[in-house]
Amino acid sequence: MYLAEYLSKFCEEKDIRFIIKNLSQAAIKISKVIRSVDNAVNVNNKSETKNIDGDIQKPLDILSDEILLEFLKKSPASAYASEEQEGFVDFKNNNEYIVFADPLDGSSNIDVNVSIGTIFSVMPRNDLSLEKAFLQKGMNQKSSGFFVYGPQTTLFLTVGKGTALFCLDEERNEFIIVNEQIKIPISTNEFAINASYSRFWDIKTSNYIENCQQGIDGPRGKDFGMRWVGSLVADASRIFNRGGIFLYPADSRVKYKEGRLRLTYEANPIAMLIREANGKATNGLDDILNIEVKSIHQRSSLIFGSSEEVEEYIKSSKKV
Ligand code: AHM
Ligand code: MG
Repeated sequence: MYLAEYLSKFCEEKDIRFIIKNLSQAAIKISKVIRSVDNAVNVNNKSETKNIDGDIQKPLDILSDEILLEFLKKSPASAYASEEQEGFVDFKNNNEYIVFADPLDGSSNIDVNVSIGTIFSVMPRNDLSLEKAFLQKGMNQKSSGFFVYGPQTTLFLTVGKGTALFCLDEERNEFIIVNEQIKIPISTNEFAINASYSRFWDIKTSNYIENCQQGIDGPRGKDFGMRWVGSLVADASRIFNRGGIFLYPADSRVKYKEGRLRLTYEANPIAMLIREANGKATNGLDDILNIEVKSIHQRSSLIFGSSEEVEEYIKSSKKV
């Protein structure tokens, strides 16, 4: 089954179908740019380079933002907010849906040929001014997803009827379904955290990780493995496929007192996909989808994955 067929089956709203199809076209274009020899030459030659048409090459995150904008303008969306734009772009129409995106997630991996991706969220305006529409809680999202530019180009998508996984069929330039209903295993023995920040962690995170590290001899009574790709999309991809827990908690670094990841275009879209796949996503206190949004670029703690493990994290401040 191809993406278009999946959408006709599971998504009643024509405008959302249109927006997702256009986002997938944008992602195919981004994926081709990333794979191009031009790009390989550009990232290995830090001086300014020109592409085949003689244009100056732009950093890939800026280029990805422009590609998304180009395709969204051709779709029934009324505005777009992204990591690369300070405010939102108003398309000056009365369409119902607005779109959030992290055009190219995994900044530290962009130049080193490690998986990166595009995260998006589709939200209704609900008769609100655009300023207010962009500050709705994640629970109002109608659809969310992310593309991964890795060994394969994949798409994790929800339109509120479960989470599905697609893979790009390079011959046909279309996404084909790989798994119609992803269900994240409830329990796991794999955690993902950047452990180099351990001295900045709060007691909850320190206790939880300490207990995992004690393995079979500790309170958890089982051994754990650790993974940290450093691209949210790649770490999330692994968790959707085989379970696990991802943790990027707030810590005592001044810049990250509220966490590092962004609520509207990173945590919320991932949290909707997680909910639809039977997992759990929290900031340690509240469900991510229930967090009040005060600004488009607001940061948040983000802990998500196998439900039993996320529950264990939530309880961990009490367990020493
Ligand atoms: P980005 O949107 O600028 O790429 O930042 C988000 C990325 C995530 O993909 C990843 O989980 C995290 O930052 C890695 O952070 P760190 O380098 O602190 O481990
Ligand atoms: Mg990001």
